[in-house]
Amino acid sequence: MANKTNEESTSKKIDQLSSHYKDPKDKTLTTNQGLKVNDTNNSLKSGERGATLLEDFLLREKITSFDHERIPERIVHARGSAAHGYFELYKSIENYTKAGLFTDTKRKTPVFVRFSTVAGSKGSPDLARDVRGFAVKFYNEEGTWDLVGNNMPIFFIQDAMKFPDLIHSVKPEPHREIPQAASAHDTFYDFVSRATETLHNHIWVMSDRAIPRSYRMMEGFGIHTFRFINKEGKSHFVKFHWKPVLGVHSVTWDEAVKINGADSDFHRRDLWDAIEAGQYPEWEFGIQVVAEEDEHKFDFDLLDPTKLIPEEMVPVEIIGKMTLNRNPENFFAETEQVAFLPGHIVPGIDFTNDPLLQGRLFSYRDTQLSRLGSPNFHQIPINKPIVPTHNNQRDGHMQTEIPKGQTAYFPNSLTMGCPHLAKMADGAFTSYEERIDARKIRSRSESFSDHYSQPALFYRSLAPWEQEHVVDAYTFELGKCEHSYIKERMLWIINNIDTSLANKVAKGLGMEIPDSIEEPVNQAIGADAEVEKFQPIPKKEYLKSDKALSQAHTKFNSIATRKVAVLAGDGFSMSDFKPYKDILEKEGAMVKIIAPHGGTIKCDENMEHKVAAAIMTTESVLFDAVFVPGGKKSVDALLKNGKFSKFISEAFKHCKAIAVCNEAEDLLKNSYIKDYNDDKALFVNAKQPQEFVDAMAKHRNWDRMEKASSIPV
Ligand code: HDD
Repeated sequence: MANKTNEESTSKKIDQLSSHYKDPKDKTLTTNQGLKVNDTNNSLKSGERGATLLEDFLLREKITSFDHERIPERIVHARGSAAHGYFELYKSIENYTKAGLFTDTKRKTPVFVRFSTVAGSKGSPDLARDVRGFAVKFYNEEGTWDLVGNNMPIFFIQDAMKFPDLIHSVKPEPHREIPQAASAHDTFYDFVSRATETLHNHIWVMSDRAIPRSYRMMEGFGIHTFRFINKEGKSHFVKFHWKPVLGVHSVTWDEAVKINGADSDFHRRDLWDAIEAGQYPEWEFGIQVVAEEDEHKFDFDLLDPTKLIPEEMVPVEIIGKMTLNRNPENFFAETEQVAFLPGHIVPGIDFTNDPLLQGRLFSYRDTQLSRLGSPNFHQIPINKPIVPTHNNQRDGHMQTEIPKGQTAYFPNSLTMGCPHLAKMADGAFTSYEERIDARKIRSRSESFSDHYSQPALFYRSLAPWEQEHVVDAYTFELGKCEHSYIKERMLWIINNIDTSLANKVAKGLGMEIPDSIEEPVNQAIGADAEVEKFQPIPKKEYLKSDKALSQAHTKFNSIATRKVAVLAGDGFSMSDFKPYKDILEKEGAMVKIIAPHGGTIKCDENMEHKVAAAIMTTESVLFDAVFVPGGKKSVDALLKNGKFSKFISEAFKHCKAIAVCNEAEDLLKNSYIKDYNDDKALFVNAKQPQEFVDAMAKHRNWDRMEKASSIPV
């Protein structure tokens, strides 16, 4: 059954899926054979206290099904959440590509999008410090296109051959399966400090990008350089971008750690709730296009997936928008069984020789065989294209189609050559005819040897508060490593990226930056390779900074979907509360009353108000801002329970907007918040609630960071 906000069918894909829905409403319980069942509580026994009979087919069917409910979780990106939606094109870009979804502005292309963390298991917490997967399945008239990207514009490694090493180093250590969903351990830094191509993606993971406030507030990137092919067969290089309409925002590390305890489904719940509330997540889609003849004009190689093209060099052209407007009906059937393959493309889009992309083209098909169990995984409803498919592939586990006819080969005459080949004029796909004149060689291009310049560019581009977060993250992660020589290597490497960063991290670790390291820094090379040739070159500064890399330049114009905690008890002042509630709701924020108990409370005008959560069931880290109305009786009740003072102290520590009215100032005085008069996001009896709204829209008051760090909660 469709859920309440999404009763109408919105796309051809949803129409197709609905033919598979099963709704138990008003239905009789049956076996899988349709036999009506009148007892699903007791097994068949020889007497009331006797042994169970082998004959009990009802028991066998129920237990067998249960015993086999689980399938292997994804080897990476096991933890994820997904939603349906659609993509709309603002303007045709037919000069670059002939792909229907990028040329037909009348189309509303159905999409299914899955967000994920990388390292953790299926049940791991959402706020792990990690890359986030951002995988989009476009159901096109020309076949399905999967853009399987991340929320960071680069990847850790340059060649698919290194993927198992990377993942084995970051996953829990194999002897004791510790730690879960965390990179802060020796094996990861042992690897990073010896495979220096990882450094760029690694510094992004040390930044706030790795702890997003919401899936709805992260960017997405296709990462690799792809090709666009137009009607004339001309190719352009292209990188793909998703820009969230709500801007890019993150939580602090202290919050992340606490959110994982308070609500480990924080991102999953946030995505679900926003869609159910009709506050549909949106991203604009952008492209960076580079002409073929400009391929070699950059200081880095376009085929190297550890490099981004700075937006200052090639601006992102916004061409469309994606909206997610419908939650899945069933997590397993859709979110778990969806299979994304970078090899799923449509005419107008093609691959490049990026060696990471090339390896991915094999891996994703292969992994579905162990995860979904059969080459027929494309027949699972969520994976099924919206257009008919015909070929001579046959049989296999869980075949659900019934191919008709005598032939399953080509060419044939018995079925008139059908299914017949498509002509280019009918929209057939053909690979771009790239000219290649090369030796077959197992090696790495020297143009991939710059491992320091872009991490340095990233760090230089961050605001001071973002840089502090990066320092803290390195210090935390390395602080969790047990082997000093691994930390020393890392300090030496970080020093090659940025000396001030290395000095701060060294101070936090209580260590010195070594003058040199013994073994070559990059060891991800062949045994007979010339070692010097493959060491990272000294960093270059081809661009001072790039605004797009910093969250300080994102959007700060809306409080839509932000959660505001209103701390209140019986007798709270309605005249304080009402103007705040009105403006917050008008601006699209969610106002939630947190009270000493559940149920309802009464304001000083004797009206009942629904309590969203009793204080014992919630935490300040689950909210974006706090408002406390006055009213002596109410504030006295809040003062009696120390958790309210903790709540507000913690919100202050995390640099959130806070507003209090009248007697509620006592709660501030009773908390760890001192010297708050000059704080630009803390308001005592604000003249206009609008000031509070504006401070919330800025996401956080980072100027408070240093003062807030002394707060002991
Ligand atoms: Fe991957 C899943 C993203 C490199 C092998 N990857 C997976 C998912 C995302 C990415 C978002 C989850 C898809 C879903 O929600 O089902 N992976 C990336 C990006 C990469 C990347 C952006 C580099 C630019 N991946 C990569 C390499 C390999 C893999 C180099 C192997 C050589 N990735 C896999 C996989 C997964 C996967 C093992 C696990 C589950 C799946 O494919 O379907 O095959």
